[in-house]
Formats: sequence, C-alpha cells, structure tokens
Amino acid sequence: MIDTLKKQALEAILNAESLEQLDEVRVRYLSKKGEVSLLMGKLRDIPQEERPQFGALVNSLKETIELALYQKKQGLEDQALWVALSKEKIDVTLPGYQLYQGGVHPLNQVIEDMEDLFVGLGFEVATGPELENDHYNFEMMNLDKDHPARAMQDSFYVDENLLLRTHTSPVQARTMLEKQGKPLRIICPGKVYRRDDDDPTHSHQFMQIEGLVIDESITFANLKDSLLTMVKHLFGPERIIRLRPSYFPFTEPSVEVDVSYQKKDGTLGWIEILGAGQVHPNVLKMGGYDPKKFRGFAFGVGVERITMLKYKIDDIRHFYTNDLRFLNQFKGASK
Ligand code: 2U9
Repeated sequence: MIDTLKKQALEAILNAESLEQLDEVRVRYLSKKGEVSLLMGKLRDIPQEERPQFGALVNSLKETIELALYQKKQGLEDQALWVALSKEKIDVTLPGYQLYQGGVHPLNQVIEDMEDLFVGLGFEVATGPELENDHYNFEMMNLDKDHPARAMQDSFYVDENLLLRTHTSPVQARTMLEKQGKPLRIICPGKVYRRDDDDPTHSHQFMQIEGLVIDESITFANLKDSLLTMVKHLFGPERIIRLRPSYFPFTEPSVEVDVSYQKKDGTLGWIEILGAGQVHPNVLKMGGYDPKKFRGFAFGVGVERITMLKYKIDDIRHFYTNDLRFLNQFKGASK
C-alpha cells in the first residue's frame, strides 16, 4: 500500500507541468487531509507491535515525497526563468544616457597651441608664483620704487612687499637667476592681475604669454622672425606684421607689433597685438648676464586679446562667466 502510494505520488510529481500543478500534488499527498495523513491515521488499525515500523515507513514516504517536490519545484522555477529570459529582449541600439562632456577652455586652447609652437622652436615652458614680491615683479624689471611706469601697472598689494603679479616677467627674472648666465629660451604663460575697471576690453585678471631669449648673438631680426612665425601660426600664413617704436622699462629699443588684416574694401589694415623689444642691459645685469657679451629679446602678449581677435569675440568677460552657450562653441576646436 505504501509502495503504491509512493509510486503514484512520484509519478504525479514527475508529470506536473507547472508550479500550480505541482502544488496540487503537494496538497493531495501532504496536506492535513492528504493521502499521507490518512495513511498515518491507519496506525490505530494495526497491531501494536507493528506500529513503530509502520510509522517509520510512512515518515520515510513523506520525506521522499517532500524531496521529490522540492527538486521538481527547483526544475520548474529554472525552466520558468529560462523561458522568461529567452523571451526578454534588450534593444542594444537604443541610445544610452547622454553624459555631459566638457572641453578645453578657449584661453587654454590658445595657450596650449602657443606652447606646442614654441616648444617646437626650442623654447622651454616656465611657470612661477602668482603672488610675487616687489623685487621680482618690479625691481628686476628695471622699475624702481619711484618709476612712473609702475603706475601703468596699477597693482593689488597684499602687504608692502607682496602683490599679485602684474605680468609674468618675474617668472623670467627667476629663470634667468636659475640659469646662472647660461643661454635660455623660455615662454611663460599665466594669470596676471592689474587694478582696472572691468569692461568689454579690460579685466582686472587676465592671461599673458611672455617670451624671453638670451644668447650671445641675438639680434632684432631673430625677434622679428619669431613674432612673424607666431602670428602666421595663430592667424594664418597670409598675415604679416608691422613694428612701431614704443617704450617699456624692461626693453630697449621697444616696439609695438601690429598684425595685418584685409579690410572690407580690400585694403590692408593693422591691429596691435603685442609688445616686444631687446632686453634692457640693466635687466640682463640684474639677471646675472653680462650685457657686453649677451643680447636678449622679449615679448609679451595678452592671451584674451589674441583669442578675441582669432575668434571675433566682442567681450572679454565671456571668458570668465562660464556660460555654456559661449564655451560649447569651442568644444573640439583645439588641435
Ligand atoms: C624680461 C625682460 C623683458 C616682456 C615684454 C611687453 C613688451 C609687452 C604687454 C603685451 C600686452 C603686456 O599683456 S599685455 O598688457 N607686454 O608689451 N612685454 S616686452 O619683456 C620682458 C620680460 C622679461 C626678463
């Protein structure tokens, strides 16, 4: 009787095709009023001495059915999962989430482009502190305490001696001392600060690139050639430059440099873009170079100014206000 029941139960479990059908089998055999409980109820009808053996057999039957149910349940669940997964489709062609990707700031693009050019010409890139002392910012640039040109570079002083550098020239002064009289070729890009009322063409903080070359046989022709190379690289091979006499305390002679452009009527126009000159003998001397033996040339250019000219930007403040409508126009513009 027990064997027949076992056979029937195992067959029913084997034939169950769904979790629902399997549960029906469980109820039929293992619930309170199920076949196994009924069998247990027959315990009273059999002789006392046979009861333990009968009880053990029914318990073993129950365990066998439980195990078979458990295994079948696992099988059916795996099968259901497999069916669900094989029906489920992921459309790999759907676009993913759009991640915002920033870009290099237009001023940094121009700086990086200039660095590439000048490194290719044999220059090193030098940087230095933005908080400078009076000595490097002014004294070593041939601007002593009562020099009227100090007023041209109205400054932000932190105390009597410390100020936010008004140009990157102190980096050049420091490099001259480091090089201990050896020839040098450097460009110095960086932020500079001058007291100014901000408007479309002025900012109290802006960026400069200054260049300095010192060697034994440097001439003005070397300066002119370097500047022409720079201007053609920046604005195009059709451009030419024009030098006009000027004055800076750290260079003698000094020039202002204009770049050519074609006016609407086809004639040639000129726009001032930078200042330059032959390094003043006093500056050479203070930097540890003998002016009888060494010559140098130097130039300084406002990065905002050339970037504005290159990309026809009408207000310097666009560079600092982080408006993505402005900045996004320069994404991917760098080489
Ligand atoms: C050393 C010697 C000489 C750097 C120079 C200029 C001319 C110049 C201006 C351009 C626009 C500043 O950003 S701006 O306002 N600069 O005209 N700068 S010569 O001369 C040096 C620098 C360092 C040791």
